[in-house]
Amino acid sequence: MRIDILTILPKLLESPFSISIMQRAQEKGHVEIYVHNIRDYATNKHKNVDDYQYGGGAGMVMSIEPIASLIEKLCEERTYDEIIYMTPDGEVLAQNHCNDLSLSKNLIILCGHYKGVDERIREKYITREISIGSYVLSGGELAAAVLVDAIVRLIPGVLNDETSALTDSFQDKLLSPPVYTRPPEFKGLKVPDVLLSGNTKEIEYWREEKALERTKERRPDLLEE
Ligand code: 6GU
Repeated sequence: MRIDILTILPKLLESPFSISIMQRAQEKGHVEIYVHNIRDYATNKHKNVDDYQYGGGAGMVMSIEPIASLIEKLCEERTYDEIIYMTPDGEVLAQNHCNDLSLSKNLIILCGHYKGVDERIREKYITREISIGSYVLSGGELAAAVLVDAIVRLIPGVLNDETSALTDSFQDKLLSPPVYTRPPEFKGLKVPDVLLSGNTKEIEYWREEKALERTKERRPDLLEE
């Protein structure tokens, strides 16, 4: 998979992909992540990437031209499965979207800023608009990092058996059960006996029960879908 991220703040995206699982995914060749600075495609002498909005009102709008020329350059080089715009008014991201997107070959992710991009960018180029939740971030970069992480860890080979995505919360529409490690007792708090029993069938049953109980308690909406 190849992911091209378009941003006016490339620095914000330096560390998320250079550590741990995301770093290893790139080193092993499962994904190539390119961060492009939209400002490099600004044509005016001040390298502006935003402008006042027509009709008046507070807040700048991201200009069409630098974004358009970057997207068109990339699209001449290869075909993209989706051109995604990260925006608080997009569709709220869920695990099923990540599962689908993890099957992509090439993705473009545009990070929104200020009051957003000129609407014509959305009309002409964007195939999908994604939000990561009902709150506002200063820009789309952190949201893009969340999206990329959620997608890349699903590419076969990125996770090993121990970290397998198949047992993640949400993959079966359930939250994960509680987990424990040593010591067996901490300040009077004991690890449930069943987990120390060695009875794999009972342990599996206990985990399913706890996952269901936890989901009913914390996320009943997941069970209604
Ligand atoms: Cl994608 N962008 C911004 N700026 N804020 C958000 C978001 C995206 N998703 C949730 N809040």
